Amino acid sequence: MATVKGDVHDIGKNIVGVVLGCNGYDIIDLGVMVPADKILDTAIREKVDVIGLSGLITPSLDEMVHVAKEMKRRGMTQPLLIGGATTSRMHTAVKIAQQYDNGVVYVLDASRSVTNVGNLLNKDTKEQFLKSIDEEYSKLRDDFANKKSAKQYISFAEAQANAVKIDWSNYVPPTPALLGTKIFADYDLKEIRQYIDWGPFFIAWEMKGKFPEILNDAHVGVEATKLYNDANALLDKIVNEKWLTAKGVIGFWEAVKIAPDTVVLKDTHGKDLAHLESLRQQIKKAPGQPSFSLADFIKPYTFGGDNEIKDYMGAFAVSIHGIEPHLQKFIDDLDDYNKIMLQALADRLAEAFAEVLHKRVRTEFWGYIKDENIPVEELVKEKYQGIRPAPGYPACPDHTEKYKLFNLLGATENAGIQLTESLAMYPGASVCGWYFSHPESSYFGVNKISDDQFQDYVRRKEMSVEEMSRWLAPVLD
Ligand code: B12
Repeated sequence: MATVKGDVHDIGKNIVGVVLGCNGYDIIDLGVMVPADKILDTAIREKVDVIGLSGLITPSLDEMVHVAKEMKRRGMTQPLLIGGATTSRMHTAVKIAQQYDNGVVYVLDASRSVTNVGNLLNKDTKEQFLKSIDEEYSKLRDDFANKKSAKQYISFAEAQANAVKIDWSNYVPPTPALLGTKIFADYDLKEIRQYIDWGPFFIAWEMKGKFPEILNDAHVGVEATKLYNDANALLDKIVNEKWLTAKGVIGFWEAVKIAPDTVVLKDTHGKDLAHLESLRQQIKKAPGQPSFSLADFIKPYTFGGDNEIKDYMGAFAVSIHGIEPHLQKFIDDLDDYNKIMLQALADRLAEAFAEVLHKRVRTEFWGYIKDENIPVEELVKEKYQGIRPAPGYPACPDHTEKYKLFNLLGATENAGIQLTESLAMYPGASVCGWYFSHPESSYFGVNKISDDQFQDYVRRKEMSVEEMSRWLAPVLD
């Protein structure tokens, strides 16, 4: 098993490895960012029975297609399992399965990996199992082809005309208390810890239910409480013995909207720092529903006169460093439980770091809500003013805007975060995104776009059609 080239997250794959291991299978785990050749050379050398690929972000989907093609080219015979947060049955059926003839199977979660592998390794069931998968995927491909033609789009020009209507006439954009960047070289983990959203922590352990109710749940309450106590005991160690370091950087700039979907960020001398490009919803909506684009939340700029009031935007990148030696120790001790626990906690700390910084941005660094009084448990419901969409998330699905974000913040120098060729961030427990302050700014999903917007976007991004189609594949119809 391996997380494919360019992708860094392996917590899901580790869980699958443990579950399969507990069921008597030998697992060779190649870790993260593994090139296709290494995966396939190892598979041949070690005479493995099944190959498993994992991926967290959408660019990894292409890499999985590449691995499948390579398997065919090399004349391999082992079945290929596909898993990870960004993968889907539909993508596996439409894009991967057709590249390789000896079995490609999408696996939703760790619990299903056991029956799937069991079916594939049993001579009596393998053929019938793969035949049923084949039938299922071929039906999915038909559904996909039909759905495609059923989507109704409005033209890009209509979508732009249907932007979010905000009354800017009486709106004065708040000026950030801080312009330029601010670095947090070693943020207090004790403070970050208080902002942990425990919901996703239990999801990572495949326990369904709301926190804190899950601790008293009739079915999983006892296990959930044990997990929660173990997590807090490990967190005590992490904090007291300074196992991990939280590094982050935030920044604020003047934001000049020069076109419906283009915002130019400038420094205090008026120098252009970046042209940010947004994608806009284009699927036909019910009357009165706007076609959202993140650029809609920035005040349109008119040169000269009283209208020359500037708007602002911000960005952040945060990361939890130093996990490696501690993980290695758990690996050497064959302690899978704590290895996964540590990874899950580092992810929680990264997200909590983003949360606490966002709160301080609202009340202090941008300071547009000085007297915000929302209890920590309520912050996860996002009831505060302003948003922090992350490149890759549904409102801004183009991962390549991360290059600009990284340049603006100096995220590599200032927060120690590296971007891989697939634009994943290393260390894995990292989050980055944009800040918008307008009271009407909200999260949405761009969903699919049509060719007129795509062509316009390619022009604005100054990238080739080939390259842009690769990065935007998930939103192209
Ligand atoms: C928690 C989370 C995070 C955490 C930790 C991620 C993690 N642990 O992997 C943090 C906060 C760090 C994070 C960051 C980011 N995230 Co995030 N994140 C999530 C979230 C909410 C849950 C993922 C998760 O941890 N699930 C629990 C684990 C255990 O499950 P899993 O990894 O899916 O694995 C299970 C199965 O998939 C399967 N499986 C996995 N691998 C394999 C392999 C094999 C062989 C098999 C058989 C099965 C299998 O079994 C596993 C166990 O059941 C998802 C949304 C979602 N609901 O999935 C978004 C999501 C994965 N993130 C996303 C994005 C975009 C990002 C960021 C790029 C955002 C940003 N700009 O900062 C960064 C990237 C981080 C990086 N290092 O580059 C997108 C990815 C899609 C995309 N558009 O690219 C998602 C899907 C959200 C979305 N809807 O857009 N994220």
